[in-house]
Amino acid sequence: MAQPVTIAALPAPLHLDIARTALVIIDMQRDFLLPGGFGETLGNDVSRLQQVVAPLAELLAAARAAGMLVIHTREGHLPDLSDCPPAKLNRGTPAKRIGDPGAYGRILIRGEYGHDIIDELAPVGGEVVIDKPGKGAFYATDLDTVLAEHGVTQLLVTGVTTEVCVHTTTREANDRGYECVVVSDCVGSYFPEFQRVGLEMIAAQGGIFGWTAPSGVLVAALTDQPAASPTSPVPGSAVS
Ligand code: C5J
Repeated sequence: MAQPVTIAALPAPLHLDIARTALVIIDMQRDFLLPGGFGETLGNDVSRLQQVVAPLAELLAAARAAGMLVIHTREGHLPDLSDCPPAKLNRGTPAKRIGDPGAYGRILIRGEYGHDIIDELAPVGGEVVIDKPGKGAFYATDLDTVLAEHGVTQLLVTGVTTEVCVHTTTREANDRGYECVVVSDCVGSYFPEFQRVGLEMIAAQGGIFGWTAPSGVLVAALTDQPAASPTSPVPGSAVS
């Protein structure tokens, strides 16, 4: 049984009940991270998001070893775009829009190669994958129900991008009563200034909607845990 720990975090140390904590990995999808993908067609430097992969892979390995519930999200839409509001589809003047053919299949369309999670962080059996049409992982998904079913009250929030889907999800989670630790080197932005300010905003005003901590603190906390029994089931719904 995982033991509670107190971790060093901003704005203050946090008591983390590891048995009631989930690792949430937001939108680590090829369309956002790979050269030639949607993110790059919007004019972004995707290498900034690539920096997240190594520390996040280490945190994911520690979470798996500790038997923690792992939840992956993917932003994307049905092939007929019926779940993509025109206000999102027609936003801005990108060279390519959601649903257009891209280097990795139709952009941000479920089932396409580019919509899926990068190989380094691919879900394994027993981990939950939440497909979300919006920026927040709670909007139009069953994430809240899944977390309640597993008795989760605290979240380690990771993924991309810091100021968009990570922020939106963290704010949604905070409003629903979850305590969120945004893992500072496991979230990424195309914009260095947004990364810095995005993290500061979370912990400001006494932790207005969460805490921040580097992955080293969390890996250490998880590694000190008794190893999960190989025969015990991994909590979480099956990967679909
Ligand atoms: C964006 C996301 N940036 N996952 N999506 O459109 O942050």
